[in-house]
This record gives sequence, structure tokens and C-alpha cells, in this order.
Amino acid sequence: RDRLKQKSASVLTTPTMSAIEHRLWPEIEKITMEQLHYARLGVGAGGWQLFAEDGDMRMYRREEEADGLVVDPLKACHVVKGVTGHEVCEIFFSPEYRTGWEATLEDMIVVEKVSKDTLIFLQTHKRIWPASQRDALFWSHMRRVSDDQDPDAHDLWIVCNHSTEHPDYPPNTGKCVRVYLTVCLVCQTFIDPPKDEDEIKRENITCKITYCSVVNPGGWAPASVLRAVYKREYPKFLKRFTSFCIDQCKAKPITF
Ligand code: 16C
Repeated sequence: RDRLKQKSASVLTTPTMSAIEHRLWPEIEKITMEQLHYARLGVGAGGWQLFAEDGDMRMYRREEEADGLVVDPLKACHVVKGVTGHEVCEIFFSPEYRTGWEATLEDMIVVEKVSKDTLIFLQTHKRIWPASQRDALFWSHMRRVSDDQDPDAHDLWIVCNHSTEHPDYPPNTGKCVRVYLTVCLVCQTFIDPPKDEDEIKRENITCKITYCSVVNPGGWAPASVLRAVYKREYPKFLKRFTSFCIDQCKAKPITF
């Protein structure tokens, strides 16, 4: 654990200055910290139902509706060997990797670069028949977080995505209906066995991942179709994303 602390000491522990000065900053700070707290609550309480399981991956949902639309919250956990939380978050955050793992994506642009750790994305996603095609406009913020209250909370990284507005990209003007999302990916690195002299290799690293998501479809979409689609697509996403991370990292030096 001390070695992890030393390894992480050189990386960003606070958000970058230009992000703090941005008009969206108070919201980004508030939602990111709320999502971190929410992710770490676990699934013991809160009526979570297991709907998918594969190896170390578990996916839970709660059936919820808002104005007649399915908005089921999702919470998933996974354990991945050979990658660090920093590496996994970097791949989830960075636009350059997205087409490599995001199977529902049709198109993506970066609308605004707030800072090196905060971007605003506009994405169009594949259409689900018989509903209209969807797009999503959201800020995405990545950072390393620490929690002095919890001694186990070492080397935590988070990426938080949350819907926003932009005057140049108003919703529901073209063929797409806009979805509204709050998503977070929280990762923690563990090293085993903790030998002091040996160099840490990829085989000694484990990353614990928690992924939480709430997507409001923004307009009509049949509940049964939507639930069938997410039950198939979320496990597909997490398996594809984590194998993509392993593949991307295996030949590279470890980034703590
Ligand atoms: O978190 C994920 N990806 C991030 C980077 O892209 C980001 C994006 C979230 C997108 C949220 C879904 C947007 C609508 C998707 C339409 C589904 C197309 C399915 C096509 C099947 C052929 O945070 C990973 C996201 C993994 C998404 C899994 C699918 C979730 C379906 C949820 C239903 C949304 C309502 C659609 C209404 C028609």
C-alpha cells in the first residue's frame, strides 16, 4: 500500500486549474463526489436485483420509471487482472479509445475541451427498433480521489459522465431524441503479493471496478424492448471494455 502511495504521488490528485475555472465546475465537483459515494455504497441495501453474472462480473438493477419511461438504475462490479485503476479510467475517458470498445456508438465528437481531465462529448448511438435513434451530450471528468476517512480507500480513480446542455447542440432538433445519463466508473488497484524488493509486474496487479449508470431514454421507447436491450448490452459492454483494457495495456509499462 505504501508502494502504491509512492507510485501515485506523481500523478494528479486534484482537478486541473482550467477545470476549476469553468462555468460547469460546481456541478462537476458535486455530481462526481456524489457518484463516488453512491458507487461505494455497494449492493447490500437498496433493493438491487442481480440480472447478469459471468466470472467475477456481477450486474444489478432496480426497476424504476419516471413519467412512464424506464430509467432502471444499474450497478455492476468486476475484477480485472493485469491493469491499474488509472489505466482503466484513462481508457474509459479518452476519446481516442472509444470506438475500440463502445459497441452502441455510431458517432462521437468532442464539443469542448474544458481541461485535460474534463471533456464535453456529443455521441449518437445505434437505433433500437422501433424507437427513434438517440444522442447524448455530456461532460466527462476523470480524477484520482482520496478519502482520509476510510483507510481502505487508497488509489481510487473515477470517471463521471453527466448530461449537460450546449447552445450549439440543442436537443431533439434532428432525427435523434436526446437521452439523459449519469454514469460513473470507479476503479481501485490492489497489488499481490506485496513484496518490497521485487519489481511489480502486471501479473501482480488487480483492478476492482464499479460501474453505475442511470439513463433516461428522453422520449417514447417500449419498456419491454428497452429492458431486453440493456440486459444484453450492459454485460456485453463491461466484458468488451475490460478485455479491451487488458489488450491495450499488456505490452505497455504500468501506469499507477
Ligand atoms: O458508459 C458507457 N459509455 C460511455 C461512453 O460512451 C457513456 C455513454 C453512455 C451511453 C448511454 C446509452 C445511450 C443510448 C444507447 C442506445 C442503445 C443502443 C443499443 C444498440 C443495440 C444494437 O457513459 C457504456 C454504455 C453501455 C450502454 C449499454 C446500453 C444501454 C441501453 C440503455 C437504454 C437507453 C435508452 C435507449 C432508448 C431507445
